[in-house]
Amino acid sequence: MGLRYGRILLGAVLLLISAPSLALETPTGPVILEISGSIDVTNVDGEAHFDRDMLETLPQHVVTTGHPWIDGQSRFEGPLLRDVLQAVSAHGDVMNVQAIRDYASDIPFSDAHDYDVILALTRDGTPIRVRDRGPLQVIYPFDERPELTTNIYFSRSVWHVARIEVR
Ligand SMILES: Nc1nc2c(c(=O)[nH]1)N[C@H]1C(S)=C(S)[C@@H](COP(=O)(O)O)O[C@H]1N2
Ligand SMILES: [Mo]
Repeated sequence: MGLRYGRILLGAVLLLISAPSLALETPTGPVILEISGSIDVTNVDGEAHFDRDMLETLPQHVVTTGHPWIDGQSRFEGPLLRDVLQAVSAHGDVMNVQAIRDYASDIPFSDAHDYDVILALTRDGTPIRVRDRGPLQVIYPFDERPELTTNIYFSRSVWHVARIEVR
């Protein structure tokens, strides 16, 4: 095999490896996030359901920040919202992020791309308990981007996140 074909083959292999995964495993543990709406990757009844392990399999990102309703700084860690959107091949403009009960907020896709917004799974290294506004919390990098410290972004900082509807 000539060098030229070797390169083409290598290119094809790299392309395959880097292509976003188009499959989602089936959750084995308790489902903590359900994504519905304009998504191409589904695993349960036309929706994308995630247990904790599946969310931990995505690249984890740390946001260390003060927070409107927590004293001092906290170290939040979890997948980037844009990686979650990519994992389900979401297409649309906005996600309606819904809490376990009685609260929802629209988050434009542009926020997920403009800022390192995460779906935090841990705070200071510990899983966030439901009574501490877990198990999943939308966290904006407030300290890094002071322009975010407005009521608009506070209201998008949904805690008790359970579902996302992509529109
Ligand atoms: N699940 C849930 N997340 C929520 C809210 C809520 O009522 N429920 N309120 C939002 C708003 S409007 C603000 S200002 C912040 C802070 O709310 P808190 O001070 O009640 O914690 O949380 C946001 N996330
Ligand atoms: Mo608010």
